[in-house]
Amino acid sequence: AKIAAQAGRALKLGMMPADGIGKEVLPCAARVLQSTPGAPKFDFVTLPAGFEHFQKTGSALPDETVRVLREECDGAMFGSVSSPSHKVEGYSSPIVKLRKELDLYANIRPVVGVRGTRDDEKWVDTVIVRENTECLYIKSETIEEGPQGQVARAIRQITERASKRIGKKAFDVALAREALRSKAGTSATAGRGKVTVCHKSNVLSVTDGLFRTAVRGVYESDKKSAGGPGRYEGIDMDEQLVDSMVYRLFREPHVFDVVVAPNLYGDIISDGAAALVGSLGVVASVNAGDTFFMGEPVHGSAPDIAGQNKANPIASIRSAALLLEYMGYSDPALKIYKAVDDVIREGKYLTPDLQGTATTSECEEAILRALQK
Ligand code: GGG
Repeated sequence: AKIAAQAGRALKLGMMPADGIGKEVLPCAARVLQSTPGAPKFDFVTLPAGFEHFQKTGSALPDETVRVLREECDGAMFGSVSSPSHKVEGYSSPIVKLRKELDLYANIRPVVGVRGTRDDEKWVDTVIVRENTECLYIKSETIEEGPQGQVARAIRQITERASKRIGKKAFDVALAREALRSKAGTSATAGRGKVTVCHKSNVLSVTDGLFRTAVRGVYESDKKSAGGPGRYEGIDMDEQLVDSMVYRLFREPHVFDVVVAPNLYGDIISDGAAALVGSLGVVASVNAGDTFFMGEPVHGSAPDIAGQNKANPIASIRSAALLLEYMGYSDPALKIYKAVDDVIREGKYLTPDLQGTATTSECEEAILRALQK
């Protein structure tokens, strides 16, 4: 992507608003990207995906969307999808498929409060690194008639390869946070950077046992193989059973720095953690592979408020900044984070999920103004 910008070519971003409020908040993110001082030029291409597209055409993720992303785009943004809660013949979640197709194996979700707001009461500055390609989300489910009525089963797949690479990604995120903190002269939550491995291997000793061993192995083999100070020397590691993780996350969120979790646990704890920073409407994520990245707000399609100019654009705007950061443009990304924090701190242009009365457009305009200050 940097090469594209250096060659004077705009960065091509595939934009998939998909369903519900995704169609309102993704354009806000695009306008913020375009207006950020110091950001590269962008060429946005809107690509179809989602349940509404499936209802119209029979396809939730057209092959052409995947082809354009793979062959033509430098990065992407995804909005939100309204997958139904019941089985619909021929339908499969486009976001789950997209993460697999593009091998975006890590979903990186920072949950961070804003200093100088009510978030100070329960300060949280955590990144949840969620494995993105397997666990129960391989969607291998069956149902059959048995003597006791229907029996439904799901296969939960945990592989050593996927667990090791998500482990490595989590330690790298912790390392990058440490570097940022030492640049800013601040210290980590417990003095040093830390990765907490989230699992339930006291019950699921085979699947979660493999996840735990593989992630721990990344850290332990780094120590052994280095023969001197290892790459992750400045980082601590501990572990937490997922149920007590939820409890501790609400009681003492400040103890967590980077949390690495299998797909399903990561999905659940990051939505839960959003409650600590006021709303799901402010929590961003980036789906990361090794060379391709896709920003995505953590929230869903919110059909109850779709089309009413009420949705919070902040999660999408922060996701666009995360995308920029992962594509190597950290200075303009920091400008967006700061502009968003300023608007939250000022409190005048907040949407109803944050107890404000502003519309989506008013909140976006306030962020655009803050960016120019
Ligand atoms: N932007 C996150 C999002 O759209 N969440 C809703 C979601 O993931 N639904 C489940 C699915 O469609 O797979």
